[in-house]
Amino acid sequence: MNQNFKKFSNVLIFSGMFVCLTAAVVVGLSVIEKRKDEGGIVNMEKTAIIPMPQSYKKMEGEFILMQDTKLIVSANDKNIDEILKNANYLKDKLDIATGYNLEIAEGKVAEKNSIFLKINDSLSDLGDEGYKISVTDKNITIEGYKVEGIFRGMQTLRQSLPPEIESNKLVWDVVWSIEAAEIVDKPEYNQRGLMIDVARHFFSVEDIKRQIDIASAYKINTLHLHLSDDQGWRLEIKKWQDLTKIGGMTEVGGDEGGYYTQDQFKDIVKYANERYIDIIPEFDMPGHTNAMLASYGFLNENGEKANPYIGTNVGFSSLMCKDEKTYQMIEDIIKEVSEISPSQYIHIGGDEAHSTSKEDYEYFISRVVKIVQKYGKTPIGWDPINTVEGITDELITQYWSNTEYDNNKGKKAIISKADKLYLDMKYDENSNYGLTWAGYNDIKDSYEWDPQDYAAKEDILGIEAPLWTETINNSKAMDYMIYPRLIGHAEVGWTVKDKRNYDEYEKRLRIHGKRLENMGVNYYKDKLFDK
Ligand code: TNX
Repeated sequence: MNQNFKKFSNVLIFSGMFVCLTAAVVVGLSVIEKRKDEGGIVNMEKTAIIPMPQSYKKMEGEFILMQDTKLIVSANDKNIDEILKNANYLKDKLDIATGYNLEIAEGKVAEKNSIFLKINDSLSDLGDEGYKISVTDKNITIEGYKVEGIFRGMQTLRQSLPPEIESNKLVWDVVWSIEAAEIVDKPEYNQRGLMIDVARHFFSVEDIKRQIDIASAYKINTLHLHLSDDQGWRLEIKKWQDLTKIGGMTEVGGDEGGYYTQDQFKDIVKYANERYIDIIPEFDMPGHTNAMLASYGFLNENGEKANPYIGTNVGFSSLMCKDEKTYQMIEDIIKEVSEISPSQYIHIGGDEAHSTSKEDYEYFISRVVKIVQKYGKTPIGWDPINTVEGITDELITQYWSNTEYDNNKGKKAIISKADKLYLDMKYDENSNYGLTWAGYNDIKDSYEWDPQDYAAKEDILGIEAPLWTETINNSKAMDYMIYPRLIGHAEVGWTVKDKRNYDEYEKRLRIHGKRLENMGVNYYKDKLFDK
């Protein structure tokens, strides 16, 4: 070959390589640029995820969920059975509206046209609930350090599909597309809870399961059941059957009431745990105890059973705090509950004990804290329980009133301030149900607050929104009070403060109106949903 031609072709090859390399670097840099965490408010145009993930990066393209998309669980993972269960849960959620019958398979890699579920041991920084999702036009991978993280990630995936995915019947005219994205997410606070008062009005196992399922879509991870109050005792205690046979037979307004057998309670716990929701049982003491006092005469000063109570006043009842019979019964109750409840926590109430002297209250709480600890559980109580002398960090305080957090003395706190988080307050003057003593709590109030307004970050275990049920006696009313307000609290508890902005949230929430509609939730249709 001619020397000059050789030189010429070498120059051509080198400059070609140079051009290619430069192009590769430019493309590479722009991908890196795209993947960089934007920080601050994320602008979601089409996909509206609540709670807002820690990092959401939209990429080019979309994944289309098809009839033959496979759910693949990583075959190497030691928790394969648990992941398989979750794959079945996801399949159940996706099959109804799509009409597909998605195949579940074990595999080692994310194949083309698959949703791949995988434990990733290197994701320990994301904690038990964190997850990573990668959506490309070829496949989707959901990874977590724990299966719990994969479950939370699956909720994000559901919300990345069109709202019709939540329909309980087949939807023909929708393309099941998901925007390509890279999502990395983990919660800001460990506990994000809902409380339901089943004592003032009783709610069936089915009603409670339904609420668990809806709340889990918003990454709520605890359900606190207020199981006793003046108006009713709602959990079977085998040693003291009259608690339910007598104390369970009433409710506010005089209707029949009801209670959960221990098997029914276990069934609720199992259903909740499958959705990575912890059930926290509460027995409110030493006030709010008329249902107990009505069940057994020996708990009363005069030895006679109290009359059942169907009104809504508070603060008139008290256990006898210096009587050993009281503690024997409490110990039996705590023992039975700790045997059927896997939660680390037992809530002992402690609020509004207006008929208990301060001395009795302090003695009582100190004794009951020890009983709860004896059965291996951590007690939680409503403020002012934190003011009891001599109790330090062994008791978690749930702040609802104006009790000063300064008294906390190392105790962990759950934030439930009534003027922000109470789901039994009316939205506004037009609300059909609810109370007003803490003011109105509208959708904005349920979003524009921060746990650190009330306690130091390191002391905050989490947040909880309580639904007291003096004025709520059916599932539709319950939906109306809980939604959409719980969704705001769910985001406050999950998402870091600098990624929260009400105006931007309102836009996402509007899209969730359609989701709630399709889920059959009777949410409060504020005018923001009309736009
Ligand atoms: C206060 S919050 C209560 C409940 C009532 C509620 C009504 C708390 C610990 N005690 O007994 O149901 O207000 O909003």
